[in-house]
Amino acid sequence: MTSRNDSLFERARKRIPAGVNSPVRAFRAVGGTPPFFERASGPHLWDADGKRYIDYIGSWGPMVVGHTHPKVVEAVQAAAARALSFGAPTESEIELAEAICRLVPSVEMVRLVSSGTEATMSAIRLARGYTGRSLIVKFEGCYHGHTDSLLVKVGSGALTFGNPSSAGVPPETAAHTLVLDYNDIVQVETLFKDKGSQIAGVIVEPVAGNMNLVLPRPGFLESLRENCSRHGAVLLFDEVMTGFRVALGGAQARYGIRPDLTTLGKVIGGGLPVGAFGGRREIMEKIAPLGPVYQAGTLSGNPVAVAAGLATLKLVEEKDFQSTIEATTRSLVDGLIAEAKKAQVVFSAQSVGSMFGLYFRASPPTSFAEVLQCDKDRFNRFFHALLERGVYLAPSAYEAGFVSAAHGPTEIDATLAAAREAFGS
Ligand code: KE4
Repeated sequence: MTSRNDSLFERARKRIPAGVNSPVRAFRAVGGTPPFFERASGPHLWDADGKRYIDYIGSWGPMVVGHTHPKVVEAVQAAAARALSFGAPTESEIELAEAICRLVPSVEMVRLVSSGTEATMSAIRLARGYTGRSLIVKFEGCYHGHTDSLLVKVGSGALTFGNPSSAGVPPETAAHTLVLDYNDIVQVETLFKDKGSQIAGVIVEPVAGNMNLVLPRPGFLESLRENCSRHGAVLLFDEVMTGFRVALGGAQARYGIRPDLTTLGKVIGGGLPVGAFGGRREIMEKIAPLGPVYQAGTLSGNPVAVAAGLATLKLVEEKDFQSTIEATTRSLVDGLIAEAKKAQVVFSAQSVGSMFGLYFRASPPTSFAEVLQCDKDRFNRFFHALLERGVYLAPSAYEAGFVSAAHGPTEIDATLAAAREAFGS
């Protein structure tokens, strides 16, 4: 019997490129047919064939409180009943701005947009406008959305397909983006010594989650902070994925580094389209209509999306939220390491906050080059063995995983049981 997923995928591919609205969803890296989902609740998803999965993607980060949390759904329903969109200021946008500034103290002023890409695209333009310089520095394997300047040696989907730099980006544009190796302090020092006065900004995932999970090496983020300060460049932490995920105040709180600008997304929309960029007041005041750097958006600060974000942040701020979700994530990682050891499979894993990385490599990679040493074929087989058993991991060896507050011992035990069989096969 053809599953509904197969027939839906066939139909989708007729009208949508590869049948999906974002490349990684097409399963091209792992093969097979992606489930088409119909319903979600807490830690679970149900596909078009009615099959239930334990979800470790959480819409790539936003669903940190779990799917269809009653308080979030209620806030969205109430907001939608009042208005779907104004295109004019509302009090709820002030509330979300105030919440972000309170939770991420380096953000003195913030502007809401509708995606992480819009946030990083705007922040890059702002860094260039504020400094009057053109060069932007990024790190190979990091992904900051699909804006031209940053689609150079990226991670996530582009890395998965081995075409790190996208077609359609003029060489003249890419020329203004310099790419270094993540965690390589010597390269940072050398570049700044050589071109420091021409660098508008450095954008980094303070914890990398788009080449699988890679942690910052001690001193790496500090070297970025020091060099940017010394040469008048803007330090931009892209916390679209790490914000409210690796710690309540994001990676900057966890590692004690104060960036000049921060980009956010995912969690602050609670599953609806919200992104944000913010930081030092003197920089943010360069943004139109206050200053010369133009930026705009029809649905920026959309009241329904903001309602979902506000309700989510309220839950994330609750006492013990972070410690509980971190403990759950730790138990997943420790359990997987133990099961792989028993099956004598070369495997490692790690977590930070409620993000985790799984690697078919003896130890967690500390660089992009080490990520490439992971056994991708083994990951793909593991991925499908778990998918068959109702456990939904990210369909790529180059993505991080996400646990929600709705995941508990039942889900972790079921996942470890599935992994035991998968490692055994
Ligand atoms: P969006 O434009 O997809 O909302 O955000 C782009 C973005 C920016 N910065 C970081 C650190 C990100 O992780 C992302 C998006 N993350 C990917 C997950 N690897 C989104 C999944 C997808 O592309 O479908």
